[in-house]
Amino acid sequence: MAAPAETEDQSIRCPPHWTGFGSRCFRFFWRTLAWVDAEKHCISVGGNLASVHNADENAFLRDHIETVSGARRHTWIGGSDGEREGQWLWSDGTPFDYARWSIGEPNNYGYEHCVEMNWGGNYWNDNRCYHHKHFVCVRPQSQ
Ligand SMILES: [Ca+2]
Ligand SMILES: [Ca+2]
Repeated sequence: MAAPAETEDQSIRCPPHWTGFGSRCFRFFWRTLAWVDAEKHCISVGGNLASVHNADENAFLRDHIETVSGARRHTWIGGSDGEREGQWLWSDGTPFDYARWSIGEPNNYGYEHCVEMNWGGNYWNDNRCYHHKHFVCVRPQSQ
């Protein structure tokens, strides 16, 4: 059965290996990198680490990661408070207008400045940026 036209249209405007959701394209990477190297890799493929702006986007990424990797794996997204403790920013420059912290997070335990999703199933945790994790990038859809 053919996918709805709207879905097809969205995927067409994303490059190969990227999946459209809303007005943006996302891509999960199986390889694991430190947060800053993950961000640099996203930049090298035309994006940034993913920002997440509402519960629907978070649920989409949770499901997408599970679909392509077989589990809700701990995955870097673009949030960081490395510039000033407790001041969270997205690496793509968009407003930090949504968060889905796990209970007791972010706790900066041992200086944690980078955000992973799928912590405790479906929540976020701040973790140490040098840990190597899977990551998900975002880029605008082609015009
Ligand atoms: Ca921190
Ligand atoms: Ca933490």
